[in-house]
Amino acid sequence: MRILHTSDWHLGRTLHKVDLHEHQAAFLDWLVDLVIEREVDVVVIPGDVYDRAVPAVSSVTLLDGALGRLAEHATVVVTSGNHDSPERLGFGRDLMRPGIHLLTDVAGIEHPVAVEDEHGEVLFFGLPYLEPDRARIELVDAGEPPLARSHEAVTRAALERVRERAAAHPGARTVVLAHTFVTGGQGSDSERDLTVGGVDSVPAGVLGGIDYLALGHLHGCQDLTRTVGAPAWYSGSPLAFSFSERTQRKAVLLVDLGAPGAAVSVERVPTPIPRPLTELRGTLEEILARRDEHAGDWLKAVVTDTSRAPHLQEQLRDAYPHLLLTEYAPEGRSAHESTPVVRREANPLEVMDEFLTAVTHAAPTTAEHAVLERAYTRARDLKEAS
Ligand SMILES: [Mn+2]
Repeated sequence: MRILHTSDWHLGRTLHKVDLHEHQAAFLDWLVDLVIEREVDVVVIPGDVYDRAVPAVSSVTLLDGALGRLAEHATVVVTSGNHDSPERLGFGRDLMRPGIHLLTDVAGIEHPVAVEDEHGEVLFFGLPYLEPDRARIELVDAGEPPLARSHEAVTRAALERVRERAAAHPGARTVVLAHTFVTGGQGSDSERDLTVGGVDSVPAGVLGGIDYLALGHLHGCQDLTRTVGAPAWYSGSPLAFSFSERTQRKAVLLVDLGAPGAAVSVERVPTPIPRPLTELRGTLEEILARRDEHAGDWLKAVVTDTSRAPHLQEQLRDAYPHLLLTEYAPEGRSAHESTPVVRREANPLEVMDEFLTAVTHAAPTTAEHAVLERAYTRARDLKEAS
């Protein structure tokens, strides 16, 4: 059985105010073609299909269209992530066409989607993002005390239900979709923090004993098989959502499940890059000199000149039409160096000198100091005369 694993589409997301809708639509077209070409049987999407709990109509239309087209060629299993609203994502569940399974609530954990191949049954269990405050009550029987308020406790309880349920199907292979932060995974700048009570991750040992664990939440594609002790991957997001992801190679995963007990093979298929993300650090002159190479990229410019060039932003924007972020970081000044504090007893002329030194990183010249002194004397005389 061939499974395609992709997650964290974040439909509706912007990148430093750039609307990514067109790029997301292009990714989904590419994905449908891949599913057809590589003869995928089941598409699994463990969460964060939307970027926000109340998605825009354009995002809803995009998702509906994509799921509908995927379902013409494969069984589709979707769970909700921490960015999705389980109620909203699950709302259309009963209206959806056969072949699309939205597993967005705790009750759904016990209702796996069963798909058969020549080796028998594969059970797809969906763990939506389990918000500890809510899941610690939902995962215990009425009258029982709630679970500990942690990702570990609720995930452990959910997997106990999965294992109990799977035990009723001897010989069946199991795939679990889970939207969670597994200890040992590498984060980026674009995931929303899951910290609860100081702990944001689930120890890998909780997750073992499954034929394939399809993880969502972390945006970099990564293999956690060794940590978890069973085939376990994050597909990561199909597009970069922050400059911290500029060196990640975004991908979807093709997972081949063979006979029960046989090795699982996982192939990374790189996703199309709509526009590379580049960070250039240097003086304005150095950054402008690289325009031929990077004019088409989304750019973060870190400008290190000791004094700020006039029309810095305009010059950068002329050279780089897709400039998204400018940071001014004068060379030799530490990030922690604080702005001078104005002390009541300080001489106003000293305060002005300190201020100029801080913003230009050079003490005022004698001539500059003289201008300041004249201005200060004039202001003081005017005030005293009034
Ligand atoms: Mn996400």
